[in-house]
Amino acid sequence: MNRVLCLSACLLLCLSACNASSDDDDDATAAPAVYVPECGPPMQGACDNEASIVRGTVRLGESLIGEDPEGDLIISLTHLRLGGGAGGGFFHAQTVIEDVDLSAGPVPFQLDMCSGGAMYSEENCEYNLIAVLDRNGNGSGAITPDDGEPTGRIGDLSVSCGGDAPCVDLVLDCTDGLDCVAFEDPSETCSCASDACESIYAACE
Ligand SMILES: [Ca+2]
Repeated sequence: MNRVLCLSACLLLCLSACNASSDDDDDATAAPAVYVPECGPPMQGACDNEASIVRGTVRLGESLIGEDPEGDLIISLTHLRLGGGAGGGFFHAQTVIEDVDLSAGPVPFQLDMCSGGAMYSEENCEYNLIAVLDRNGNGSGAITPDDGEPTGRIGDLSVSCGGDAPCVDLVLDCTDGLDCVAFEDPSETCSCASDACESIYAACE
């Protein structure tokens, strides 16, 4: 009888352990995969320096899945420390990808910082990288998200003359128009980095 009890107890312990292991496996399987953008080789830029090319993909955030995914994708670089935060920052460069459908997956892009003149972060500090899904054709040449247009902003992008070309995941997760890109102008001025680049202008001190 004791042997039977022992066998039963051991069997229960084993089943319990096996079930625990199975739950752990399920948890691991259920964990959401982290999205990592894939970027191709940097294109030729105006500065002949691959580091000036900002690469990445644009996608709809979870909260905007189901929104109209079609429009022109307008991707802009603006300066973080040259004023104009209420309007998304001082404009620097832009690229437009017409007629995208974000329901088909992330859309790749490349943008040449030097197309707006060489202003590396060593002398001009951070950039904002802003993407707007423009649905009414009024978005190019400025930062003009209309209410309801999916918009995303990365507010701490470094474009260094000595680094690799950035490769970023730009997520459209806001539909509040200009509020999506507005920021408070930093009170600190831009400090010059010790490594100098060939910038056409230096806002740093
Ligand atoms: Ca628009």
